[in-house]
Amino acid sequence: MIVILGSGKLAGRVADELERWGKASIVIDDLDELDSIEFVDALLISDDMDLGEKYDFPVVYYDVFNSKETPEDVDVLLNNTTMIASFLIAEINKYREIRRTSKLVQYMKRLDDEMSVFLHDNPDPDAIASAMAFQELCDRFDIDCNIYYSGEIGHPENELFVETTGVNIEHISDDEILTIIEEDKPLVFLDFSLPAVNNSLPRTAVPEVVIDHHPSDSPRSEGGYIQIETRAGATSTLMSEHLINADIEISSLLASSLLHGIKVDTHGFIKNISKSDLRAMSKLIPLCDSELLDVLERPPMNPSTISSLGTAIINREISKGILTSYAGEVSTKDDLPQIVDMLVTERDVHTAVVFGRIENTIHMSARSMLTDMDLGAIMYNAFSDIGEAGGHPHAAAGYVHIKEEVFDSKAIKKLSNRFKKEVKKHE
Ligand SMILES: [Mn+2]
Repeated sequence: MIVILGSGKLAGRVADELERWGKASIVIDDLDELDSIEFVDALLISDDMDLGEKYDFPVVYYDVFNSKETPEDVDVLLNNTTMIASFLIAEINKYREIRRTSKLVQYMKRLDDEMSVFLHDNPDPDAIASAMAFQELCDRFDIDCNIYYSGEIGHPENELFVETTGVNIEHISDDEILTIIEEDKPLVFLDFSLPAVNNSLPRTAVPEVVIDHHPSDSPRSEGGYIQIETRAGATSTLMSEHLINADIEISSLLASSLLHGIKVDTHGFIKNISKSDLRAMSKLIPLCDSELLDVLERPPMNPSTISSLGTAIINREISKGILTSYAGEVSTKDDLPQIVDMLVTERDVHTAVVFGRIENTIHMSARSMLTDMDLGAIMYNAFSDIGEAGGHPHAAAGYVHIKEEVFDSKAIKKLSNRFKKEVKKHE
């Protein structure tokens, strides 16, 4: 209950306005009446008066005359200028968001055709959930859209995401990409913005719609709708805003998928998370299916990964915080990141690398818990003269080709030593 102290016209008008906003209020003309009101949200006064005591609810002083000083015992001062300014800021932000969506909607309304949506290679939950949201948008405007990707959905978490959501995304070869581009349907890039960068599109491909949150130059485009905004931690955030602003109903499957997309891109809601993400999440969370979220979070490990993990546990060697191990022959190189993620958590280990063999190639995956480590550079320095290696400061990967006849346990030892030597240089 908001209590308004005063008897004039103003008190009555404020009470009417609060009612319009769905807030209950009561007008009193004597402070003593406060005692009889059970739950007070705030006390609104319009005179600079001595209240005599400190209340445990906020006292808001509405100052018609814009006097400069806040009276004693008052928690919030409202005057014409502060109100207009704060209302303006809130409205501008809301308007900007709505404006973005209406631009996209206007563009889509003009289409009467089909669209071809592309994801980057190795699409992750953020990209896939964004595609699901885009499909909803297309449905609204009776546009057919096909979703394509190249590369692989290799990581078990991503595989599980596709299986669980039942999303219809189509793997295509480089030749098929060219055929689709020749069809001349509008191209949509989601979660990436430039052709030929981490995707199999030709450099000459021109998108009509781009929605992405990675810092990047704008692609060449002829009109359409280009939205590249790093204020969002995930493309799923930008897509959630569009669905909300366009008043499109978000199913619990879609809400859970978008939330999971934001979660993965922000490393569990802790890195690069922004106010925009939090706002989108506050709308998505009430719609989510918590059981589905549980499923998405815990991809089952393949039996072959567990076996390789067993081998890697037995073969591990630790010296001065550096763990090296050989997981033997692995069925896919995607086993290695899962194995090294686990091994690097061993007590007193700060950096780990795991090798695994597929035919005549030794694949490797490395992790470091040291904050000032550049593991990508270390992997590059250790292996680039005999293979390919590189990556991020705390996660890196690579591979070297070997000759069948020279492969023995010494070969792994040599690779381990190269790695350890580079890590120690860093220390
Ligand atoms: Mn993303």
